[in-house]
Amino acid sequence: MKKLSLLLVATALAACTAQVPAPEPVYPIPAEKQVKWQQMETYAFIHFGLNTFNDMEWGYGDTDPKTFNPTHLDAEQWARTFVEAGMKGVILTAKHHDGFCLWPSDLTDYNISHSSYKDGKGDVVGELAAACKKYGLKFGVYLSPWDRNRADYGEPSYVEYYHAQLQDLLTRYGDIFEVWFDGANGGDGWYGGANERRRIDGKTYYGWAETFRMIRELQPHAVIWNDGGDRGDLRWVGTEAGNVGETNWSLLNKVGDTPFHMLHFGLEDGDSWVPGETNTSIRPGWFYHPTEDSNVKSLSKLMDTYYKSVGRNSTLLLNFPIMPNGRIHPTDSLRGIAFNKMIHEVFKTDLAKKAKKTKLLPSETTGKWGGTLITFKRPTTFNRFVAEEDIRYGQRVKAFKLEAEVDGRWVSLKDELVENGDGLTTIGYRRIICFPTVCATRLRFSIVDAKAEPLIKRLSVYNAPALTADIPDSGEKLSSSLHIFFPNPKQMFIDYDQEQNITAFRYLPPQGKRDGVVTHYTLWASNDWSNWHKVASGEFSNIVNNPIWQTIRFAPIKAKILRLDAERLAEGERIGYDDIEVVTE
Ligand code: FUL
Repeated sequence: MKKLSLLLVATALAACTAQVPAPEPVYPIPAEKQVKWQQMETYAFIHFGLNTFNDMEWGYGDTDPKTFNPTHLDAEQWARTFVEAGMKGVILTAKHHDGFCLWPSDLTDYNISHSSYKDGKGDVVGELAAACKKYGLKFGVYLSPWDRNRADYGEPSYVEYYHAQLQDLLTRYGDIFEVWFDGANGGDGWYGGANERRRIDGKTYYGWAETFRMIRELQPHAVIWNDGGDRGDLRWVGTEAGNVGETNWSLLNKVGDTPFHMLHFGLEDGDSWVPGETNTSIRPGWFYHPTEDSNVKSLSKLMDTYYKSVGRNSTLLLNFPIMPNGRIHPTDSLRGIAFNKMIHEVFKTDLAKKAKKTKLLPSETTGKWGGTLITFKRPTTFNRFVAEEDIRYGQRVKAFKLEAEVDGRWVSLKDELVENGDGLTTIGYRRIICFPTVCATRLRFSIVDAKAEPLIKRLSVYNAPALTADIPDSGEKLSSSLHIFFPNPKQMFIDYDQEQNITAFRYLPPQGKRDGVVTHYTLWASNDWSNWHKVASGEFSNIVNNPIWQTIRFAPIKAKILRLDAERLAEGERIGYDDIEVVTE
């Protein structure tokens, strides 16, 4: 009897499930771990290493490991800050381009056990992994494939070393949620004393297929970052400025190159699920520089970044540089926490919750897929709209429309953060539309175009408090007061009438293009146009991906003329700049 009733219940349940069949997926669809990763939304990045102690962005590979000496390192301080800043996980630079390992690796001497930290007994990777466990954060690692320390970089033996390093990292520290590489591959370096430039083919040299196989075996739940070569589980968005395209498909093709527009906007008809991850730093640089203490991103800038990343179907990987004492700077911590509070403040009350939502047929909307009418109980003031698709079944919406009924008139809304068009295209995991505040009685959401029946799982409306905008840029260039001229396309002169006591030269590269960006320079000074004194020479590290102000500092010199020789340009034949500053005493 008991058996029979159990059977009846089971049959009834089966019938129930059969009545609500899962929607047909639109291929490609994400793997479960990609959905879980996207749900993390914001997570932290940490840049810490020898660069921190030597005021550099890209160490050359020959810096003395003894200079790594954080006296008050507390990985739990980092973890607590991240929890309060709403970060769901952390990715640490276990090894940056200089090759220095933040864990006591047996595979190279260029590691933390040869540093001054804890008399060589420290392990920053292990300490952070433990802190993450304690505070419920997910933990990920960044292992730079480019290694400016290794003598055999460029040889097959280096690739074996790299794989062994990765294996070591993936087996020592428990669960890893993401494995991060980077696109900077090859170039100048110390390379065991060779001090030369080495070129490799980033697509083939590192043996990505084998690397990925190993990650899948050792950390099956980890997602893999990549920006070219073999496709991983997620992609770089083509810029470090903190934004992805307003149209953002979580798709790419499995094979072929991925130029900027594919990284930035995804590929509508791509055959693989490769969603975007927006990485940016809370300061201009990735590593800590005391001169940037007053340049921590403002709350409005961070909110803008949030809308242009999480609000555009991407995750946000936000970098917090660590100071030489081993702590996060208080300004950065407080800004991170304020950022999280502001996100909660903005999305506290969903005004659509108490409103009436009515399905609209295609004939009742401007689009061919119907939509939803949100009718408020009374005129309601709002300036944010949020839509989400159920991405487990693929990304479907190609374009939509948003109209508010204001004083009996339908007004079209557009995303105020986009430069061209109305910005109402893809939705994906989440799309947040920001527009000037309206007071409306109804809001009409129509789907104009879609790959298949749209599966919208959330439509929300909010009223964000006004934020004080950043001080607007007056547009005035610092260089406008300088007498600059070019005797040839790769040489820039700055001429003063009188001798100056000069302490630094600053260069802001052209924004938004590679053409004319100086990557390697020599700076000369003179008083008479014929005797030239070499002031400095070197590289502007990471200037292409992160085109921020570059500063060359030196002991004060007295000179009437400065000369910048562009030894190498990222592209093109002519020096380009957005601004120049000469710092005098
Ligand atoms: C880039 C690197 O070259 C930068 O130094 C930094 O680590 C950034 C996150 O990735 O490709």
